[in-house]
Amino acid sequence: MSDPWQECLDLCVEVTKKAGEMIREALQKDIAVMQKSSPVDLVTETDQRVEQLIISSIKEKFPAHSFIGEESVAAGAASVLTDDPTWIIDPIDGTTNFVHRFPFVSVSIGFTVKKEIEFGVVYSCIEDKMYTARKGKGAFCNGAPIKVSGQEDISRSLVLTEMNFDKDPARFRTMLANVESILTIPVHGIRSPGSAAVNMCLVACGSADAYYHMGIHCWDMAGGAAVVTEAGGVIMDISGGPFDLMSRRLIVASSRAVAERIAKQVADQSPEASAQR
Ligand code: LIP
Repeated sequence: MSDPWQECLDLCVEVTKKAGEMIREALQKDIAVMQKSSPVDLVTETDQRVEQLIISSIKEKFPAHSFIGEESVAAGAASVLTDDPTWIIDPIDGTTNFVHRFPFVSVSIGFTVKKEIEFGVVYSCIEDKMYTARKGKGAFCNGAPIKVSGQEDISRSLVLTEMNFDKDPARFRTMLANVESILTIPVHGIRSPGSAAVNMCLVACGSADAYYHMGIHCWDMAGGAAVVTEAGGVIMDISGGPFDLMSRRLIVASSRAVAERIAKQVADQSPEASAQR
């Protein structure tokens, strides 16, 4: 039987390439920076233009599909995942990196049907690395198959996470305590590339062994989640339970043993957890 979503995946790769070109061109010019929810939550005109390009190109071919886009949500659109075929879009994942010309900047798109991720595309556009994954068909970087390291021992692992300012003091302290808790296992080290989607792809191709993050959104996670899962990685909730795309937190790892160890080691610092306290 032919793949009902292959046409969508092909279009996704094509549009993502164009988006990447737009980002690279924008890097040659002055970048005007605006703030969103806080002084460290940044957005640029390029984020908005790239999202418009992606959504309008897809709508032309698939007008009945749904969209969740980072900048559309910032402008007031709902961020609700339904059973519809849905494109989950981060036009620039790593906006702070983009602003500083720090070279991990990606376009990330995940596509869901009945709330299940069918495929993901992450284009790390400064490195010119196009990661693609179709459910059940493996993960690729620039067309070559990729797989996770398979590392089972946390003490031999390189772990990725992101450290951001948080105006909630308790959450900020939990974030720092989590870093200390992981470092003192000890692990080989912690790195922070600055783009959630790139972080997942780094685990997917075996350059890092695990990644955990709390407080991010479905558009930061959808594309990379497909890539790392199809590369043989494990994805789970911070609690050790099943991954939920709308939960704003995740652990991905090269093996279940490493993922579960991280789940045991860290406390939940996501906004959802503090809202429940
Ligand atoms: C970013 C993530 C990054 C995280 C930032 C932000 P954006 O996404 O990719 O890892 O540290 O807080 O969520 O906002 O650049 O799409």
